Amino acid sequence: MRRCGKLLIGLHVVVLVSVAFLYPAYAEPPVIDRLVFIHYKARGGGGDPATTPTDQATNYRYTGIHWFKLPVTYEVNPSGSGISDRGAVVTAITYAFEEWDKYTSKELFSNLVATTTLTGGYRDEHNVVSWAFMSDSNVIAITYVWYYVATKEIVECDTIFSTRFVWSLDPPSPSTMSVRNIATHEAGHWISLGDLNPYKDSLLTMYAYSTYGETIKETLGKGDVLGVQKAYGA
Ligand SMILES: [Ca+2]
Ligand SMILES: [Ca+2]
Ligand SMILES: [Zn+2]
Repeated sequence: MRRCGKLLIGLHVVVLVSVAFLYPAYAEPPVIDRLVFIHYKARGGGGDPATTPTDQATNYRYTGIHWFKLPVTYEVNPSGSGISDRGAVVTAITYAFEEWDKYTSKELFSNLVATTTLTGGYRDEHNVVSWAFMSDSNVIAITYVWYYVATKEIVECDTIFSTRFVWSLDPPSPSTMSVRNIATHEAGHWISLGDLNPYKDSLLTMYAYSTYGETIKETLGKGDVLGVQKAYGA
């Protein structure tokens, strides 16, 4: 009986050791998933005339993921924008990202923005804003957000603007897309906010659609402010 007890204890030790050997926790790479936000051109026709859109609408969508390490540093590749003054493109994008910094005491985005020759859309440990050709002519921009599934920590973001549109600095013309306008919306995805679809939210920065000549997304509305403060505090 006593000998049997010893044997059982011995087996237990063997089993525990082998399980630890087969599944060492430190060797499991953290699982990274990706969110993809596609920004479409508005199809026109307006919405429900009974609801009047206002930038005081309080809607926002917080994805639940966020940056742990701030500020976020990012780089801009202005080639492909079709705008000859590349420095002004970087400045327009910087203004767009800094709009979110205004409404939280956290420094979300670094004020020092470098230019790069990299293109976004790749997990390369560079947060990049760039231009590229897109097959769908209704897609204005795409933002990718990579994050650790377990901790919900954002690890990388990239935004690509479509070269199929004519882009411009402000003020845009009725036939051009404002870099700053679209970049302000995409920066909202970088800090974890999702798109809003209701017509009554169409004056908020995080509204899902944009049009030529638009600049209303450059200043945050009530819901946008509530969203950034939900994720990072006031
Ligand atoms: Ca900043
Ligand atoms: Ca990247
Ligand atoms: Zn969006």
